[in-house]
Amino acid sequence: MGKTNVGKSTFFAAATLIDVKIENRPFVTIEPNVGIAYVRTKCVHTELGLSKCDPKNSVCLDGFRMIPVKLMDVAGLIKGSHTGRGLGNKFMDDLRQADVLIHVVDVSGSTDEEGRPVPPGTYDPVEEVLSIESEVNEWFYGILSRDWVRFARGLDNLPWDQVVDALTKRVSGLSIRREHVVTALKLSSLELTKPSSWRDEELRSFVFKLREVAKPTVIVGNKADVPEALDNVNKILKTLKNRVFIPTSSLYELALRKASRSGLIKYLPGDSDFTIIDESKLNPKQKAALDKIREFMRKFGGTGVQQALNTAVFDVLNYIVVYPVEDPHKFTDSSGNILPDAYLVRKGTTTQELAYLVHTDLGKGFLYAILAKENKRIGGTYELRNNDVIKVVSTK
Ligand SMILES: Nc1nc2c(ncn2[C@@H]2O[C@H](COP(=O)(O)OP(=O)(O)OP(=O)(O)O)[C@@H](O)[C@H]2O)c(=O)[nH]1
Ligand SMILES: [Mg+2]
Repeated sequence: MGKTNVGKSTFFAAATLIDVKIENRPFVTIEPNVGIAYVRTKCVHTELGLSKCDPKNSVCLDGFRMIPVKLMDVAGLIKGSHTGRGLGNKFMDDLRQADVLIHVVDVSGSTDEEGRPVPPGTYDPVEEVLSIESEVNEWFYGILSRDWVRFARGLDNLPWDQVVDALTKRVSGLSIRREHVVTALKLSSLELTKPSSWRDEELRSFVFKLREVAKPTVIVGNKADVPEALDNVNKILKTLKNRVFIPTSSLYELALRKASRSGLIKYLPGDSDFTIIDESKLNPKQKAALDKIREFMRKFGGTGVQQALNTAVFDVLNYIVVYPVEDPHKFTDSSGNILPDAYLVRKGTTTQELAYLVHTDLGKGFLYAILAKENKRIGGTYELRNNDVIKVVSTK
């Protein structure tokens, strides 16, 4: 998500290699683009000293497991979208199902408040971050405050647990869980208070905290390849210290992914460099473009696109990777495939919860599990760690 004309669709195309409409003007995307991107993690087969694995639900490239995640590119916003400006905020409903937001910002400052092209360095990306965040908050507020007074009065005689349940039910369409509601109530110091006694100020504070907790955000400073971006990157790092911020060039990542697809270069998304396969196949223009891209990658450690996806999933959502197997000695499934599946699960997920994720029957009949790397028997309440290889033993 983000302001219009900042490179959301370019980021999406770079991450998914799906051809989508990209143009230098506001409001090009209207219907959301949905596709599969991948997070990158060192495959556990390398840690186990195996020469290969046989991935089924994911891909393994040069020892890196690429695990699929669903990525959505939505219509752009401008300041005041919540009051109906631009496309308004009806398209924000596409964000309801998101677990994490990647807020793409034009860090080069080359689009104005309304997404129109302006000379680089003209618009302040800090202002952009804050104003677009406020649009998302207002959208949340709009949903929660609808018919609030009547709703809140209905909670007056309920015990606190049921108040939390009712609040959770009210926001369930936004893929918000009970623990998000509990945390937001705590952070806004509204625990054990009657919602009917909240002033608008308190409702807003609760809603904004809930947005922060339930839709945590990575800020992507896109178009970082434009020279004017450098000062802005530093300014964001200095003024928005509590945000997760990653400078990117989606344009460069897209170029690299395409060049790699057509066999011109060897490049694995997330690498900090690439190699040219056959110099003689490149024309001078392509060669110059790749030189420029390499210079950028040296400065920033990569294009930032893969880093943004990884940060969203592993650092902000706190997911870990675990590998369920059937044979804990050979690390295989029942057909002999080595480490076929890599599961992304929330940190804190237990073995029995994992069993349910693999198959309901496996969860229902759960007896115990075996940590394959350690060859150790564990119970259903064991909290999984990153890179655990696990065999579930079940009656079913
Ligand atoms: N220099 C540079 N330009 C970029 C980058 N990413 C995108 N652009 C350019 O920015 C313009 C807008 O890109 P889009 O991907 O269509 O932007 P969007 O945010 O999806 O825009 P809307 O769908 O209209 O809201 C295009 O001209 C892109 O080529 C980047 O990393 N660097
Ligand atoms: Mg777009």
